[in-house]
Formats: sequence, C-alpha cells, structure tokens
Amino acid sequence: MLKLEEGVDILAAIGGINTSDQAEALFEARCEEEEQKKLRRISNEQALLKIANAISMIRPEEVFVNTGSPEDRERVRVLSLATGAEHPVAMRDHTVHFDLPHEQARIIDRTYYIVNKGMETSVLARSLQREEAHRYLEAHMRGIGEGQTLLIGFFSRGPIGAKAAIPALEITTSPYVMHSADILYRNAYQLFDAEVERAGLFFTNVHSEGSNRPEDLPNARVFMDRSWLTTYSLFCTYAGNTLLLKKGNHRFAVDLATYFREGEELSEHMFITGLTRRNRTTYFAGAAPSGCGKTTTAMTGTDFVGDDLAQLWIAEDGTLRAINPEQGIFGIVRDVSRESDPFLMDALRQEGAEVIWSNVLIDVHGVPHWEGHGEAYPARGVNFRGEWWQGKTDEADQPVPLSHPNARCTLRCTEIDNYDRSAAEDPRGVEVRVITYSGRDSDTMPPVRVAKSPDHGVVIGASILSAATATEVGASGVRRQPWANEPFIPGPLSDYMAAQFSFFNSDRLDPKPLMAGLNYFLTHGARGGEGEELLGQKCDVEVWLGWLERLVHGEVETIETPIGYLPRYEDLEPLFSKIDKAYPKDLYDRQFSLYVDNILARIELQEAAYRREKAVPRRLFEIYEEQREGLAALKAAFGPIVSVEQVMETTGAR
Ligand code: SPV
Ligand code: MN
Repeated sequence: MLKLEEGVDILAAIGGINTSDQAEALFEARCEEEEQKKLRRISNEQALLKIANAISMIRPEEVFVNTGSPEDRERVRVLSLATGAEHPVAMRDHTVHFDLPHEQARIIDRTYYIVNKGMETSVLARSLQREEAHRYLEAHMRGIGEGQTLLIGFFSRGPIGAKAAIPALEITTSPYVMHSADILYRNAYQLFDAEVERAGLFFTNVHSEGSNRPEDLPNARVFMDRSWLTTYSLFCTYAGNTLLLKKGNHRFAVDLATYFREGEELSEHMFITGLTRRNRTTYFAGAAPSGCGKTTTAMTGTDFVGDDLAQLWIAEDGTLRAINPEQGIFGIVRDVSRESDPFLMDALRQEGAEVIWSNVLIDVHGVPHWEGHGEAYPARGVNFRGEWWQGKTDEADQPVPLSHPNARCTLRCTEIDNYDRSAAEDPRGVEVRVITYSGRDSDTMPPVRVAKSPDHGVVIGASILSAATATEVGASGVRRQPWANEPFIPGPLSDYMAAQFSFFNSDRLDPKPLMAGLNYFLTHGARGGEGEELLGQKCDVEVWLGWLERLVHGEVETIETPIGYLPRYEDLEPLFSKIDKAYPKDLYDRQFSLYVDNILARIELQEAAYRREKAVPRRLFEIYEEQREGLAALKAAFGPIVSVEQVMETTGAR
C-alpha cells in the first residue's frame, strides 16, 4: 500500500524553505517585482513552498512566472529562440528543437522511483532509496540553473473541474519544456487555488537541463517521488524525460487510481476518440504501447479527443466516462503522410498552427522533413546529428537516417480538424462504450477480437505483447506490455491488475464497455505467405473501429471462439467497400483463422511470467486455463490452424 507524505520531502530539505514568511522573503530577494506580483495571486501555501524551494535549490539568475497570458506565452517563445532551445523554421509559429544525439527517447536506464524502506514497486521498474536520491539531487541539482531563467507554470491535467482532473506545477529552466507544456496542457494559473482545493492535491515537476552538454548525459536522471508527488529531471531535454506533467504525473495518477480510488477510477495509456455514424457518436478509449499507432487510431475517429492518456471513472449514473489530461499531441511523425493521417498533415503543412518539431530534418529552405512523409526527400539539411546528406553514414558505417524514428511534433488538438473540442473540454468527460488493447504482434492474434466478459477483457489488457519501438533508448526485442501502461505502473503489477478487475466488474458500471483486442501488425510470413510485409494497412483501422461501433449497437453478429468473439466476413466486406478497398475472403481467412499453436505458446509465455510475480489475481490464471482448454479442443478436432467456419461448426454464430 502506498502512503503519501512519507519520508523526507527532498525538495524542502534541499531548498530549506519551511514557512510562508521564508517563501515570501525568498521571492522578494530573487524575483523581479512583476513576477512577485504574479506569485502573490496564488494563495495555496503548499504550492508557494514548492516554488520557493525549487528556486532555492536551482538558483537561477531570473524567475519568470507564465500566467498563460498572451504576453507571457510570447515571452516563453522568445526565450526559447534566444537561448537556442528552439530554432525558427520556414513556417510562421513553427520551430524546431533538437535533443542530444543520444537522448532521442525516454532514458529508462536512468529513470527511477524514489522509494522508502519497505515500499513495494513494480518488478519491471528501477527504484532508488530516498537517501540516495536525496544525495544525488543535493550533489547535482543544487545550483544547476545558475545563469538561467527558471520558468514556473500552473497547469491542469484535464478540463478544469472534471472529477479526474489534477492540477500540477511545471518548474523548469528550459523554455522549450515550458513552451511544450503550454501547448499540451491547460494553463490553470487563474484557477489554480480553486482546483487544488477541489482535487485535494497537486503534482510538482522540477526540471533543469543544466548546460545540456553530451558529457553530462550519463548523469541525467528522472526521479519520481511517489510519496511527495514530485518529479525531478536533470541534464536532459527530451520531452518524455523532462515534461513530466506527461508520463511522470501519469505514473502518480496510476498510483492514485490503484491505491486510493480502486474500483472507481483508472489512469491509462490510452487514446480517446469518437466515431459518428448515422447521427450517433460512439467513443472509444484504446491502449497501445508507445510507437504502435495510438495517434493514428485516434485520428481515424471523426471525433478525436486525445492520443496518449486517459483518466477514466464511473459516473453517478453508472456510465464509463473519460477525459484527456492533455489538450495537445506530442506525436511521432514517422510515416505520417497525407494518405494515412490527412488531418494531422493539414495542421503540419498549412500555416496557422503553432508547432514545435523535434528531431526531424530541416532542409536548406527551412522546411521540416521526416521518414515516410510521402513527399520527395531533400538531398541535404540539418538533423539531430548535425549536417545531413543523402548517403551519410556514422562512425560504424551505418546509414544516418534522415530523421530519428522517434522524431515528433507538438501541437494543440484545436489545430486538428476532427478534434471534438466541446466533448474534450467537457468536465463530465465523454461516455466510453469501447475499450481496445493493441500491440505489435506479428504472428498470433487476429486484427480484432472482443472479450466475452469483463474478466476476459482484463486478461486481453494484461496480455499485450509488443516489439520494441524507438520510444525508449536502448530497447530491443519483443516484450510483454501489460495494458500498454507497464512502463508507467509504479507499484506491483498485481495491485494494478486487481484494480482493473474491480473496476470493470463493478456493479455500478452500467453499461459495461465492450473490451476488444486489436492487432494491426500480422505479417504475410506468419500467415502462410512470405516476408515481413503487413497483411493490413493503416486505413483498415477504420473498418475495425467501424465494426466495433456496429457491435456496440447490436447490429452485427459474432463468432464465439476461446479467445473472444470474432467478426463475420459478410459484416467486414461492406465496411471495406466503404473505404474503397476490396476484401477478399482469403485475406479474411488468413487474418481470422486461429493459429492455435501460436496462441497456446503466447498463453504459456504470459502465464509463466505472471506466475513469477507475487499475488497475481487467480482469475487471470482461470481465464488462461479456460482459453487453453477451448483451444486444445479445437486443435484436436481440426488441427493447428482452425478456420472461422470450423469454429462455427462447434459454437455457431451469436
Ligand atoms: C510515449 O513514448 O509513450 C509518449 C511520449 O507518449 S513520452 O512518453 O513523453 O516519451
Ligand atoms: Mn505515450
């Protein structure tokens, strides 16, 4: 069980400010009159103490409070260009930021939870004893911001007033980080006190890149103090390591949902999007590991709400509600093209949006380029490794890519044409009817399957498996990615799983959502053909979501299998025809036949891994057993590859 406010509050210990009077005196000594005035409008004592202690620890030359006013926002942008954190590109209000060549993604090897003695953490995460973290920050973070401006921002993770929204402070020496925060989160300076009062707590994030030299990168750290809801980040700039309003605070939100709001709330690594068909809008929330098509899936919706995070809760009337804690996207640009992501492309290629590009190539005309954009590639330009030309190789004689595979774009959702702004800003959230789980699974699960019960749905989430992506430094191979949230679950996975079972089985939850597994990554090679080429295309996502939408409204039948309900060919074919695509029956057969041995091996792998962990709910093993028995019976009757027609001989359609 997690306890809050346990152990030494490192920020207060290093900063040495313990009373409002001391904080006030520090503001007078260290801040210009204008900034003092802005701080005086905040009355929450705890927030003021956090800010004072951060100033005291970081020792900047100047302090700037970003109230979210147009002038303050402009000042952040100007500072970003003046310090070189960002550079102008050819389009108005577009800039580019480069992270160091070896910091192009989350530095999971230098990311730790600060723990107290006896505190249990996920076996998959790194943790550091409180005293050690304290010593490290004392040695490296005290005085880290000398000569720099420290920026202070007040944000809300979610629409102001929403049940699951949580206010947060962002304190950073990087104008790029503050600029990104201003795009991705709602500036809540005006309402901060009231929001802290309502939510009963707030998160604090403290960051400094120091002088941002490659030689400091081994000393870079991301620390999350679960007890004091405070993050520390130093010697790095990549937003995933520094803008801890995002994944740092998401981790705290997972803790709060798991340990203090069990059965009531969830905090997930999910997109939220709606599909409007025949005058009705159906909302989906879907989990996928980083770099596995979450943004693309979200953009497929006609009523896009969010692409990365979701706070879910059960409303008074029993409906499942969701808000996006963010209001913008920090999206991977690789393979974003006019064909696959038209809405996003419009925002990126037409004047009007404010965009921060990161780690893309800037050509000689100042235009950003990235791999897979579907346009002509320039012959040369500048990217995260400096000067670049076609055919450039690195020290190891390897080709240097035009852009980093984790190159990103940061922009507000309001710039994207299918953004459902009124729904996204509604503090009541949207009503979610479908939950999806997906990963990069090249050879086992069909493109879509629907859980037979909430328990089966929880097991689909628990069983996500995915190939590594470029979103983590040094990641490789295929690994388990429970709920696609595993990198952000601080406590034991078994606690998180128990919370999932209680949430989705809650008597209060009515209607229960459909829970589905999605997989876009089956290859020809795994289905009787040749090679790594995918069986499906990005545009097929619309069909899978479209079919789920029809199923929620009871308009299609399904085929029952041990791993869930599958779609019938005759329901999919017209949906493909709507997107002008032929859907031959033999493609359906390759996608939906059960490759029993693969599935059994998958179950075995998951089971063995979960058996190594303590206190995993028994229900998980029971579901695996039930699935295994069903699959064994099918295999005995039909052999290792079972067609949908063969399954129907045993169970029939429903
Ligand atoms: C992800 O990698 O899942 C992201 C970007 O959404 S970040 O977590 O901020 O690195
Ligand atoms: Mn993410």
